[in-house]
Amino acid sequence: MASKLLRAVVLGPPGSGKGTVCERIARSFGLQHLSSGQFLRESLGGGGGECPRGRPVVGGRPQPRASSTGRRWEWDGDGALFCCGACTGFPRTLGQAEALDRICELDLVISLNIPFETLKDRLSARWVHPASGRVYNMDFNPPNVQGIDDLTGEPLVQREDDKPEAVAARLRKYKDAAKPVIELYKSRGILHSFSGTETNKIWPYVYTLLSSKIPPVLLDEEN
Ligand code: G5P
Ligand code: MG
Repeated sequence: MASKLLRAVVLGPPGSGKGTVCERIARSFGLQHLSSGQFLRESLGGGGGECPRGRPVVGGRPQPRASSTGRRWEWDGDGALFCCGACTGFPRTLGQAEALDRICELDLVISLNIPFETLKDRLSARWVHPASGRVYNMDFNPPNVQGIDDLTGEPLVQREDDKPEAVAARLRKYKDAAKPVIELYKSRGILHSFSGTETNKIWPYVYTLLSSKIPPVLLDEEN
């Protein structure tokens, strides 16, 4: 069974920095970072990310991956994500939140509120390494060599769904689906919302919040 140390999800619109914040959480607190969007991209085998049925079912049960700290995750038989760590992109709808309730009680939910114009700018400058899901940004965290992944030397790609017209549609879809999810967690008193235009300014607050729940393995400055 998965450890009961901390179960957290990070919610936010496309480009709000869920992946970026979760990577920092994973490093700072020794947790596994899970991304439902990345699972979908891997299972669909492309750079895009649309879920064909709008559900996080990826056809069968992926192998559990052990993290360096032994905390782990797996999908349950119905395609709901059972998480122990910091999870992005799930739950995305009220139905998914209810499915998650049946298998896991969340300790906290982080919601990122970022202005739309900022999201568009970020996504147009995003490049990813498809195999690992590593994310770069030409302004914020550029690769050492343009178009090349720092660790593997493999080429970076732009996600199909980062095109401006796709971004607008994703944002609308997110707003409709996420509202009841956010209300649900707010009513439970586990929602923590952070607003701003810069991840580096939001991050210290997220770090402080999590430090009150779980001991960090890295100091804030080490990130
Ligand atoms: P995803 O992959 O979960 P989205 O749309 O929810 O996709 P996305 O686009 O991956 O979220 P993010 O993770 O919130 O965005 O943001 P990020 O990648 O960390 O940051 C965005 C960019 O900004 C990066 O280049 C980063 O370096 C940069 N950045 C971060 N902070 C700053 C900053 O302060 N300044 C600047 N200048 N840049 C910064 O899901 C994809 C699709 O899969 C499906 C959906 O169709 C979804 O659209 N899907 C699901 N479908 C059903 N159910 C689910 N549970 C699903 N989950 C995914
Ligand atoms: Mg992401």
